Amino acid sequence: MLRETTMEPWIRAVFLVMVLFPALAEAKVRHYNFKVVMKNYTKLCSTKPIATVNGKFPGPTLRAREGDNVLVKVINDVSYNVTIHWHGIRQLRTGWSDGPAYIAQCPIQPGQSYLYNFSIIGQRGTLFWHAHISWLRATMHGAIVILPKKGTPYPFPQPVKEKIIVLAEWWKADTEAVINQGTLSGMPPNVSDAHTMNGYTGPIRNCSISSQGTYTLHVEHNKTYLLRIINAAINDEIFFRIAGHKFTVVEVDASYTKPFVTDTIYIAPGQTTNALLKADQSPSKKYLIGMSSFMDAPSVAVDNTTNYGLLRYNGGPLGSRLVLTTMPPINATKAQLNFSNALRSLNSKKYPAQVPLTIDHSLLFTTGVGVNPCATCLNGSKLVGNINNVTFVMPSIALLQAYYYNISGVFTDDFPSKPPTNFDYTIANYTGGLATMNGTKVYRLSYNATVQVVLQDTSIIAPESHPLHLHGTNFFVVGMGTGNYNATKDFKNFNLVDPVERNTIDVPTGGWTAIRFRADNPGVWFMHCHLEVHTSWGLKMAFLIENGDGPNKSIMPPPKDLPKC
Ligand SMILES: *[C@@H]1O[C@H](CO)[C@@H](O)[C@H](O)[C@H]1NC(C)=O
Ligand SMILES: *[C@@H]1O[C@H](CO)[C@@H](O)[C@H](O)[C@H]1NC(C)=O
Ligand SMILES: *[C@@H]1O[C@H](CO)[C@@H](O)[C@H](O)[C@H]1NC(C)=O
Ligand SMILES: *[C@@H]1O[C@H](CO)[C@@H](O)[C@H](O)[C@H]1NC(C)=O
Ligand SMILES: *[C@@H]1O[C@H](CO)[C@@H](O)[C@H](O)[C@H]1NC(C)=O
Ligand SMILES: *[C@@H]1O[C@H](CO)[C@@H](O)[C@H](O)[C@H]1NC(C)=O
Ligand SMILES: *[C@@H]1O[C@H](CO)[C@@H](O)[C@H](O)[C@H]1NC(C)=O
Ligand SMILES: *[C@@H]1O[C@H](CO)[C@@H](O)[C@H](O)[C@H]1NC(C)=O
Ligand SMILES: *[C@@H]1O[C@H](CO)[C@@H](O)[C@H](O)[C@H]1NC(C)=O
Ligand SMILES: *[C@@H]1O[C@H](CO)[C@@H](O)[C@H](O)[C@H]1NC(C)=O
Ligand SMILES: *[C@@H]1O[C@H](CO)[C@@H](O)[C@H](O)[C@H]1NC(C)=O
Ligand SMILES: *[C@@H]1O[C@H](CO)[C@@H](O)[C@H](O)[C@H]1NC(C)=O
Ligand SMILES: [Cu+2]
Repeated sequence: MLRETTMEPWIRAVFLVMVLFPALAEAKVRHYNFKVVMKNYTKLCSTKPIATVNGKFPGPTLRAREGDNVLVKVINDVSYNVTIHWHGIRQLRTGWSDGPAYIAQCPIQPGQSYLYNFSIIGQRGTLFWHAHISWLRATMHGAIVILPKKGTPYPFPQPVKEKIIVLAEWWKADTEAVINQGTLSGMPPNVSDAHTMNGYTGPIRNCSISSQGTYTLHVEHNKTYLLRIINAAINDEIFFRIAGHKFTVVEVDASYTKPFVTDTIYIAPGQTTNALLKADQSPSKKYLIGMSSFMDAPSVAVDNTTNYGLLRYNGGPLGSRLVLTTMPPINATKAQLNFSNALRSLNSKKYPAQVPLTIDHSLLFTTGVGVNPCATCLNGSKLVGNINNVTFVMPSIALLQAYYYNISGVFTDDFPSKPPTNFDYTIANYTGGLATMNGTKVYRLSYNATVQVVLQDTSIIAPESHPLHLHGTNFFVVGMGTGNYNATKDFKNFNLVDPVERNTIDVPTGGWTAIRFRADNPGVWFMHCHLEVHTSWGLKMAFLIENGDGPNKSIMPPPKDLPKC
């Protein structure tokens, strides 16, 4: 045993830190094994094999505490290429563990494995993991629950229990066949056949109604629950309600918010919402839980089925009366915007909103769709997505690898800071060209630069709500509006005090959203629409954040088992 007097100064420092800050000493290494296997599932009266993690749908929950080091060994036992993304985890200097195929890493090929190794720094709340290649995330996703450090309470009343609610979509067909058919035809892929709530499709038409198919939330009267709601859907933005009950939203995308009360939760794919639910209604009744799509672009097809679950009080009579809920209309733009605009950062002393107040890069990105020629497609053309009129072309070597090892010819760093042409982005009767440019372009940022991006929807083909997701860093949503962003007028109304901090935000239909972030995480970070149909079409780009001075401001070296292309 070392006596204190003989301790090396650095050992003493570590020892003191451990004594003074027990929370640090609590940091653990959490080991997980994710085995990717096919498994037969029966939904909507049809059985099909799906790619799963550990045979589960939704997949296993990953639990950790703020400060923990997480090690997930992913073993690929299926015939698809696979990668996993830890959606919303910042991956400080560990971009190798971020997951998007051909951006952060090459795929884990059949029979191979890869150890994802990351630490959870400065984050607590609900996030989720999902496959990040093709459409495999339809069936490969699950919750990430990050508890605060030991001894650190929530900044809201302690719930008696926590319930995870994973919302997703189900296709009767194989989802890889669905997107492949879409890609070959150049047309939109088929919409899903049902929505799922923790894997249940609910009492859906054309199929026997069975109580086993309905999600049930059991509660005790007068107790408060923390719902961890995750939208893991492929393409559908979702409204969520529980008859007779109200929610108090306290966190989104693992960032605390000022509590606000609502009867409708709006949640886009890629977003997570924590809400307190007080079981304060009559326990002798049971209550419908509703989940339905939001889509305010009339020409865009969407899964319009509503899935219902049940909230039941423990001890409630079996034959209790059912309390119904009506869902907002599918085109309830107001309900979407009211929810989004009500969110504010908690911005307390302990959890301050560190909004960049000066901006080094002021960017204007249009997001939308277009049409390019395609000789083999159905109409001789195909739908494409784009940012600033650039349709992203997937490279065959991961961008991060190409950057780190200086492999030329994989990407260029000339992603435009503004649209190539200045036009009326949201005019109803756009008559300009529908074609886009192609490219594998990144936007380069020096370490610690501050960035503002105004994301501007376009009405080319159809204006549509796009939930944009940024990897590697959260951003602050400083403004949102309809029509074209006006740099002289709209800028004055930005919220630079307590804007919500998140990783996924809608560019509203025919409108704009302004975000700000600090480029303090060196690496290559994907930004893309989280409607997988649009990502597949090329509505995506990447930021390249250079290293700062010294190893603590530089990306770590790649792990030895990093998959090769
Ligand atoms: C799924 O079921 C089919 C038909 O019963 C069977 O042939 C197949 O092996 C099963 N697949 C898996 C992964 O269990
Ligand atoms: C995980 O990465 C850290 C560096 O961030 C390294 O020190 C550690 O050895 C790695 N763990 C494993 C099991 O490879
Ligand atoms: C898509 O829907 C069409 C029309 O219902 C159907 O013919 C086709 O087989 C579907 N595609 C897939 C991959 O299921
Ligand atoms: C629940 O709260 C109400 C009002 O505060 C009270 O009347 C009732 O007895 C409580 N029920 C239970 C089961 O605690
Ligand atoms: C739902 O969408 C289907 C096509 O996907 C359409 O046939 C049906 O009319 C729609 N239902 C409603 C209520 O809009
Ligand atoms: C929503 O759709 C309905 C039916 O198509 C239409 O009557 C209504 O005007 C639309 N509402 C909005 C706000 O666009
Ligand atoms: C497009 O609509 C605007 C009004 O929004 C109108 O002034 C203009 O004439 C229209 N242009 C065409 C080509 O129809
Ligand atoms: C996008 O680029 C294509 C190809 O250069 C061009 O034809 C089209 O007009 C551009 N569209 C816009 C909106 O800038
Ligand atoms: C972009 O690629 C498509 C094929 O995917 C091609 O038809 C089109 O001409 C290309 N556009 C430009 C501007 O090169
Ligand atoms: C980043 O820049 C800010 C000033 O904009 C400075 O206060 C901060 O120390 C810098 N952070 C790092 C890690 O260099
Ligand atoms: C932007 O707003 C300013 C101030 O309200 C106004 O003068 C200007 O005309 C607007 N620009 C456009 C393109 O609408
Ligand atoms: C799997 O990934 C490797 C490496 O990028 C690639 O060569 C191969 O074509 C991919 N296989 C499939 C089925 O996409
Ligand atoms: Cu989109």
